[in-house]
Amino acid sequence: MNPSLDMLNRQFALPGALHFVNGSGDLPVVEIQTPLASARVALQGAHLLAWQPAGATPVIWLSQAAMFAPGTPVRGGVPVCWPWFGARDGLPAHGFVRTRMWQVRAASTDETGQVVLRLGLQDDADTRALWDHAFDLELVLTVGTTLGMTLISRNTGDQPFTLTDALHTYFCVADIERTTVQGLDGCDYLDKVQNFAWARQSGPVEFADETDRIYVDTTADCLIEDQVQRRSIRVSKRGSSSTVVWNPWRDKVFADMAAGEYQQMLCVETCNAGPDQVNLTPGQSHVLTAHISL
Ligand code: TA6
Repeated sequence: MNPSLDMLNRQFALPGALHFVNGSGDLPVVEIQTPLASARVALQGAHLLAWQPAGATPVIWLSQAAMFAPGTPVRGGVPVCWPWFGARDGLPAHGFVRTRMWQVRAASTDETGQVVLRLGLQDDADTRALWDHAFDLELVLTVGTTLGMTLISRNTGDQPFTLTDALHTYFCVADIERTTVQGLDGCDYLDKVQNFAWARQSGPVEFADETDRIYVDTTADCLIEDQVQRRSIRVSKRGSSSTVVWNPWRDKVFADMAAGEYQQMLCVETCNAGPDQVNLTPGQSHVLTAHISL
């Protein structure tokens, strides 16, 4: 059941900076607007839908055909993939937390005027049926002229578990064919388009076809160079050993993506994926952070 907007606003609204609205598909959405930036976050999935520093054009891409409905993933923004990244037999792709309703834990403004929003999720009977572990998950979003996203995974049970995760960030680019990604030169990657064959990156990543790669064993910053807008987006990270780069190109058809939209989007994802896995013993936590800046 959706939390009541009145209750959320009474408890967490920050006058002039943050409030809760009824978004598309009746999904509750946090709207943030400050002199530094604007952002929108759906409580379903703790899904960041938009972020735009003041004076900039949108940085985060959202499909015009994105679907907003209970239990349906959203195409674009920043899906949180957890406790597994990618496909898993008979189970939802990219885990189950991107379609669940998260709780608001806190909202505040820091001394620099950034909004800090904390959203949380814990295991219950439904999550136990999909993945039989006790956990606490928290996403801390820091919205200012840079965007901070910190995902804290905690093992609250008495058994160890292993997870993979991603802040599956979709970025706006003016023209994918005139976009490159710097920072992965020399990295080994699993090429999903070549049936998970291993390959090694040489120079910047360029786009002329479907691209779906898990770069492993890399903690490096990436720079998305948009040659048309003459803009660089920096993705820096901590607690992440892999980076995924994805563009589906023109022939892949998704019900929630309009024809031709692939030209204006690019995913550069802060992950622990493929062979890069996180092991958590009882009581242990893992912190995955991405910082996005122009
Ligand atoms: O991160 C890349 C990827 O795993 C691709 O293989 C692609 O399928 C994409 O994510 C989107 O997955 P989704 O389940 O959101 O359609």
